Amino acid sequence: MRESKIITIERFLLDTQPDYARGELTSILYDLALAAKIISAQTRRAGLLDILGFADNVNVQGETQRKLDVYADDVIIKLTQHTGRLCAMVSEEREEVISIPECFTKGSYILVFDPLDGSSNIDTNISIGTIFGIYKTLDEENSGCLADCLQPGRDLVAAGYMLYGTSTMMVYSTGKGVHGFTLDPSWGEFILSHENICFPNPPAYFSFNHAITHRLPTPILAYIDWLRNLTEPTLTHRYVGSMVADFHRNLIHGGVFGYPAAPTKPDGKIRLLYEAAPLAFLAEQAGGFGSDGSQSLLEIKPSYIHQRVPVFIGNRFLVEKAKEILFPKI
Ligand code: P6P
Repeated sequence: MRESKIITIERFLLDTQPDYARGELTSILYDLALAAKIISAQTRRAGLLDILGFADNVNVQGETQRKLDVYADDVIIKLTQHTGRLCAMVSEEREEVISIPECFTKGSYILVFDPLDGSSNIDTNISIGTIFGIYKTLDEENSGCLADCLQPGRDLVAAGYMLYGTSTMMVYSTGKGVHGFTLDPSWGEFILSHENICFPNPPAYFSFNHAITHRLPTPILAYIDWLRNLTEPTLTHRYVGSMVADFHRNLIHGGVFGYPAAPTKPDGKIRLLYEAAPLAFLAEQAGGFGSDGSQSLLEIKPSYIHQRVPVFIGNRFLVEKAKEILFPKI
């Protein structure tokens, strides 16, 4: 009988960090796991704590902030800014780069994150998530500068997400495969539940918002029709409206998520730095691919911390078909 093992995320982080590591990246990932526990606890009780609904302000995206958005943003910043591991942060909820206060030691890493993705689903008890990416500073002498925060996804040293769903999961990669941990709420521990996740073949799903397809350019419609009419394999359509949930389902069962550019959203909707690039990093680590329709999302150097991009992400052959249809070789 295979000896079953209980491996906590802390144990896995320590066992898999390189011998030369000083433990700084490991420590950031551990802090994010703790943030996930805190956010998860609050999310589970959101309906009871008068933190449903809207905060009193609008974020940089022009979206009315939800109280839980603000809460999750605060938790991640307060847990990490004083640790001496980070030299800057970028949050979907904050207009500018978040500098490390003078009273704290600066470290060598940059944390970019969407504290609560899919937050329009909070009040209806649908899965939501946190997405993060971690970069190393380009210049220790000038760490935390804007250039440090505008690195292409190819330079990520780690990326991952937390999914607050029927269970709370943390899924991450440091470039050595994608690994999933499920929170045991009675223990308060993340336990290794999905080691070395890879997109399965054949894939099962495709995920698009069909409420906007009538506004999409013809080539995109041709790609969606190709997905709809595929027979080997036949794909089922699922769309949660929470990218982390859609990405995770496709990672486990195979599929492609797309949020293309549309006349009303000429650059698409998904943000490059803290949504698309981290998930594309994970996708490639899991044998899949992430593209803006023409190139790998990991090759795009952000020009602005809140830059948006069209996104096609999932099983490699499904994503590469998008380029074939959208940009046919003449
Ligand atoms: P729509 C959530 O706001 C988000 O950024 C992603 O999580 C999600 O996939 C997408 O927007 C949903 O957008 O336009 O379909 O509601």
